[in-house]
Amino acid sequence: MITAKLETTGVSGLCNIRLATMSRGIIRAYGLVEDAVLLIHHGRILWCGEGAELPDEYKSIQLMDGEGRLVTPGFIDCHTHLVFGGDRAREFELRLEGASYEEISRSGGGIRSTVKATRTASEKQLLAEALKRVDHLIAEGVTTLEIKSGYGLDLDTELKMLRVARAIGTERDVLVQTTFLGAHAVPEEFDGRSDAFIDHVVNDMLPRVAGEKLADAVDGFCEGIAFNPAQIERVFAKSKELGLPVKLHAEQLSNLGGAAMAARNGALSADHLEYLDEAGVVTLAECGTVAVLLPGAFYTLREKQYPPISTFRKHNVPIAIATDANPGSSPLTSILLVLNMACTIFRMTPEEALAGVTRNAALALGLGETHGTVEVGKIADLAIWDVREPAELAYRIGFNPLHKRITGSLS
Ligand code: DI6
Ligand code: FE
Repeated sequence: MITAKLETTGVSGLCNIRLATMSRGIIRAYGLVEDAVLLIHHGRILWCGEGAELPDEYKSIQLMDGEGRLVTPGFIDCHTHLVFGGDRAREFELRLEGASYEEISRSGGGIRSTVKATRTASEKQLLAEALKRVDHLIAEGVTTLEIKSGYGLDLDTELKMLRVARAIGTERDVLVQTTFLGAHAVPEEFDGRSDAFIDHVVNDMLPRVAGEKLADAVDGFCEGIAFNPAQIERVFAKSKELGLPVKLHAEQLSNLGGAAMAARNGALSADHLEYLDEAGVVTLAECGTVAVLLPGAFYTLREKQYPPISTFRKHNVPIAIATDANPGSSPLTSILLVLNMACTIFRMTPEEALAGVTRNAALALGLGETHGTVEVGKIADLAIWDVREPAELAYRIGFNPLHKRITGSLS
């Protein structure tokens, strides 16, 4: 038998770090490894563990001194709408004067006003504006980012948004996963004809989006002010036919049974979920659907109804958290603030919050095999932090201790 010689050329590594692997295989909180060494080869984790256990064949490798810093998986923002035209600052003022999010939406403001601005913006403008927001996330250790369409609501603008989202992944060193959110709202030209709009999404938009390979997944907004579960299910059926995974905005403002319907359709995630009941939670658990919680939207809309965190815990539903970066209900581009809000507002533990932007966020994007934890064979997307305690990332407010972000290589 021939034993392959271990390849050490092209291997780089880090030593003297505290490694929060976030791996389930390590029993300690945060999957923490003290005094750790981590080796990278061809963009993947080649070896990681306690420095004292480094195999002999790797001992000659020159290692970078991490000076005792904390290393985590690169952060994953698994739910954003950060490509859009215009802004909604006026709507913010209206809400402060007493108007509700739903009232503004029903009177033609809200999502529809962003649709107008997005339709008229050029691809170049949309990209330039989005990159500013992306750069905030990158500066806080984000290495993977999901971006939804849904402010075009006509074929050309939806394609334009998705091309811009794809372009972000080449303009910046970040993995972008795009999601087609055609069923986000009923556009003005389909007023009162939401079924006809769903026909358009299913028959015209989805085949083009899939044909041009512009989307990695399909999402919808299941709500009184948007679409009912039966309409969304039609979108899901077509998505499945085209081989695209699905996810859903559900139970944000009311309980329509959207999340359970999505889970039964194999959804990767159900997102928002403030109004989800226990039966719905059980369905998520049975179907392996991730609960994505969005504290920025909860905070901005001053919601009163909390997502059922303890019920998720009881049924072992993986919880992810994300910015929901969008111009209306969550004008938030700080993933570190999301960690803090998840703990302070939702009473999640710092460990749950950190899992929410790493391991479980990867699951919500269908990237669990390659991303989200520091484990041998996974992509070497990491964040090095100038802190010792993982909980510091969640408890401090308005403080960014990122030392360095690593995407596949240490150089
Ligand atoms: N839920 C959200 O959080 C975003 N879309 C949705 O369906 C907000 C969209 C907006 O207000 O612009
Ligand atoms: Fe959203």
